[in-house]
Amino acid sequence: MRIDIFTLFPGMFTAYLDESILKRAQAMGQLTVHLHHIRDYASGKHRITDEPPFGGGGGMVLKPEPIFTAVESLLATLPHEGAERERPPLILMTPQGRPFTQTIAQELAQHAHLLLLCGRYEGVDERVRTHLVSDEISIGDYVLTGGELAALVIVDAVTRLLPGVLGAEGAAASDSYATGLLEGPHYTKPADFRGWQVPDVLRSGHAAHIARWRREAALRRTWQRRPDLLLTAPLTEADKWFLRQLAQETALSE
Ligand code: 6GU
Repeated sequence: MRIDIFTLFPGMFTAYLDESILKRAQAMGQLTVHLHHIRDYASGKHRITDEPPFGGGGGMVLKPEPIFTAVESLLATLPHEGAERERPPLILMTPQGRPFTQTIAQELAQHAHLLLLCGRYEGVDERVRTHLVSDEISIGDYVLTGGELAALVIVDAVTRLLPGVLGAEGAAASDSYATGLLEGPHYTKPADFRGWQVPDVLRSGHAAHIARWRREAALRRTWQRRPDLLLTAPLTEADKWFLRQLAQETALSE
């Protein structure tokens, strides 16, 4: 996967991209990130990238020209062999975008190439949205000073879905949200820490019992913290039976 990021602050990305899984994915050749400084595409001695909004009001708006120039210069470098090669999506990071989810991460991971455009200040000139951008994504209902952290969130969530990037095979498949449920508790050594014990079943070596215990722990945690997820999670008959039991126990203890 190739990801091109358009930003006024390319320096914000390097520390995160140069560590851990994202570093390894790049070393493996599974991820290539190109950072483009929008200011490099602004014209004039002062390379101005933002202006006050027409009609007045506070704040600054990112001008269309530098953004169009930056994106179009990149698109011009890409091979365009007929209609086969799709134009990569250009995603604007904005709190007005569609809310980012694991399903969208999976959808984006299917593309060979993504372009991410980071908004700043009060926003981006509307003509960028209407005539350049193909998608808009928000990472949640709160306001950030710019789209850079949101772009890193997308790079991270998508990269760990690429083939071979996570060490343990299937580690992404059992994730919270991939199963539609929250994960249950995890334990490691020591088996006794300050008198707090690891559940016996996890030390029993009995694979089927461990799997059932983990499934029920995930169901219980989801029931307690995110009951909304149970409406859409794929559930077996055994899961439903367990949840009915949980519901009865809860009703009795109230
Ligand atoms: Cl994508 N950008 C900004 N500025 N704030 C956000 C966001 C994006 N997603 C949530 N809040």
